Amino acid sequence: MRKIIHVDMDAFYASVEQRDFPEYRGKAIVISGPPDTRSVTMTASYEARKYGVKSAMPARKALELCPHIIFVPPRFAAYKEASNKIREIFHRYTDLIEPLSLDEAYLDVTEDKLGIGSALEIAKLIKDAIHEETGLTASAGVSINKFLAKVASDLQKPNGLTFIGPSKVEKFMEQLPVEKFFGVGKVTAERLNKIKIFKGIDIKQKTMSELNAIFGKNAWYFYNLVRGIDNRPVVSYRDPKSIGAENTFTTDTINETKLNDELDYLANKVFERCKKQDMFGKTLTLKVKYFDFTVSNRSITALGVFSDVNLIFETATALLSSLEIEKKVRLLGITISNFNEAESPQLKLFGDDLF
Ligand code: TTP
Ligand code: MG
Repeated sequence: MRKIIHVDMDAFYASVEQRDFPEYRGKAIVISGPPDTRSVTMTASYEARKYGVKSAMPARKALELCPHIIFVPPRFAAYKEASNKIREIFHRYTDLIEPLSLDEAYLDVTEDKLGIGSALEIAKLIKDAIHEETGLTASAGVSINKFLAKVASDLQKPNGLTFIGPSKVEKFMEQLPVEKFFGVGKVTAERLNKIKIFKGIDIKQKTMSELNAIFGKNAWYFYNLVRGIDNRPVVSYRDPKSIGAENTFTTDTINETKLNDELDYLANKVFERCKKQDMFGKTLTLKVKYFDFTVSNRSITALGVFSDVNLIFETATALLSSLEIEKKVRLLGITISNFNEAESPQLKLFGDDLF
C-alpha cells in the first residue's frame, strides 16, 4: 500500500499578492489584465470567489460579478519563488515529488526520508512549514493513490487537510460524483448523467464491455478507479539530463514525407514534455535507427534555448537532411538537453497527467 500526498496552494497567485501587499488583504482581488482588454482571469482571492469570480473567465465578466473587485497584474517571479520554496520543503520528506504546476504536487511518502511513517503527520508538517516559511496556506490530501489524494486535497479548501484511509476508499469511490473523476469535464459528465451514471457506484455496476462502449480506451482506468485502484506512479521530474521522444515506424521507410511527418509529431511531443517540466535546453539531438539496427545521432547546440515547437521541428528536419539517408529507417527520436533553468522562458502554470 502506497502513501501519497497531494498538496495544492490556496488561491495561489492571489494569496502571494495579498501577502506582499497588505492593502489587498481581506479584499476581493483577481489576478488578471485590466477589464477593458480581452484579458482572462488567472485566479481570484477567496473573497472574490463569493461573487462567482474564478479562474479563466473574461476580466470584464469578473467586474460585472463584483463591481468593487481589484485587478492585480501577475508577478510570475514571485510565484516562482514561492513555488521553489514549497518544493524545497517537500524535499525534506521525500525526493519522489511530481510537480503538476507551480502550486501543486504529488508526493510519494511510502518511505519518507526522516522515518516519520505517518503520511498524515507528514502532510501536517508540510502545511505548517509552508505557512511558517512562505506566509501562504496550502491544502493537502492524503490517501493510497494519486487520484484519491488529489480529490482529497480539494475537499476542504482552503487550508484543508483530508485523509482517506484504506478502509474508507471503497465507500468514498462509490459515493463520488462522476464530475469529480479525473478527465471527466462538464460535457462528459452530462453525457454520463443522461445514461444514469451519477456516481462511482453506477460505474462499478457496469460490465467491462459496457465500460468499453462508454469510455473507450480509458475503460480500464475507470474500472479500476471505482475499485480504489490507481497504479500511476509518482514520477519525479527533478533535473532530468534530457527530455526526449522516439517512435518506431510500423514499417521501415525512407519516404521523406513520412519521415518529416514523424519529426513533426515528435517535435510536438518533446515540446509538450519540455513545457510540462518547465525545462528548455540548448542542444537538440536527432537519433535515426535504420532497418539493420545501426544508429546515427546528430546534435546541434543553439545560442538560445529550444522554446518553440517550430524551431524544434525545423532543426530536426535540417539534421535529418544533413544525414543524407540512403537506407530504410526503423526509428526516429528527438532529444533536448543542455538545460539552464535560469533561461527558461516559460513558467508552467497548471497541468494534468492522465489524458
Ligand atoms: P489552481 O490551483 O487551480 O487555483 P488556485 O491555487 O488559485 O486556487 P485553489 O485554492 O482553488 O487551488 O491554480 C494555481 C495557479 O495557477 C493560480 O493561482 C493561477 C494559475 N492559473 C492560471 O493562470 N489560469 C488558470 O486557468 C488556472 C486554473 C490557474
Ligand atoms: Mg491551488
